[in-house]
Amino acid sequence: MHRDVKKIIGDIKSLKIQGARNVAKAALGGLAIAAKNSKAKTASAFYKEMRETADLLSLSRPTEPMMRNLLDEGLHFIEQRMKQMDISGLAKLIVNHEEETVKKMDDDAKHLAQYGAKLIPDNALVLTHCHSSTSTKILIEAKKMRKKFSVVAFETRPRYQGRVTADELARTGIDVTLAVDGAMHLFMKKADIVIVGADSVTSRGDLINKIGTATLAHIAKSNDVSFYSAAELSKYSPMTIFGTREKIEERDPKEVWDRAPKKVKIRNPAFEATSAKYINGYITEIGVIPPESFFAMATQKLGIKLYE
Ligand code: RUB
Repeated sequence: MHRDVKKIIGDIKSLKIQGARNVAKAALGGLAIAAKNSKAKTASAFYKEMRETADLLSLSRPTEPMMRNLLDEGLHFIEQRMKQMDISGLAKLIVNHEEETVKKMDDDAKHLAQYGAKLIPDNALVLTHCHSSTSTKILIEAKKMRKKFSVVAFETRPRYQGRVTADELARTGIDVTLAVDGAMHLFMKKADIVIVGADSVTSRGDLINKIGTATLAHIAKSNDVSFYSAAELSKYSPMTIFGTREKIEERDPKEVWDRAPKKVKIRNPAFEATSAKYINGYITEIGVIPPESFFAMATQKLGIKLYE
């Protein structure tokens, strides 16, 4: 495997690259590097190499359907044209797919940010969790619209992605406060809206996102505060059509407590599911939609045909 692809896999695993969009973009870049540097002699050997590389990239974070969907889309293109094209043509398809997809992702994120920003009431207190580049885009867009609001970002133990959010927002001039995860209830009492990101959305419209998200959603519901997730349609997890659950990544216990006493058991689930019934809507590139519609809109966008 090319050393740059290995580095991308390492950076995703260690969270140097984090968040579903950034991970998906980096993985597409990794596949393009593998395609450009392939030494395969036949189209089928090239396809096999690309499939193996895509599988290894996908395994770097198991709870990331956006990465899996977009890598699969690239592979689908070469599978369809394997008989008509030579290897350099097939490699070009992968490289073009990466460039076009990243551009589409950026365009989608712009639309999504505009829809999301409109949801923020003037003088609102917005709560957010972890670091979602999609959610921060919404907040930055709201600031551009000259809305007045403040944000509380929860720090997100054990890897403190909330600090990344707080730092990014503060740099753009947004009034932001960082608080410990245990303060969610306390701040909810004064909040107007919660906006978090999404790693995966299931066929039932349930959300898989950073651990702590479900707590935030439950508290929002009991305080009558609107709860939204910023999720491009490509975050839909197709395997959930048949009832298969999205796998929840469990990370190294050392992230929670390095050198813990031997008899203390430690769990470190990175994500969790939040039921659709706690979610007012998904902020997507086509508008704000109820959780029940995500499945239909996403399968249409991804071209998934169920009844063939
Ligand atoms: C990040 C996280 C984010 C989503 C969405 O978890 O849960 O909310 O990935 O991010 P981690 P984005 O830090 O473990 O990757 O909006 O950037 O796609």
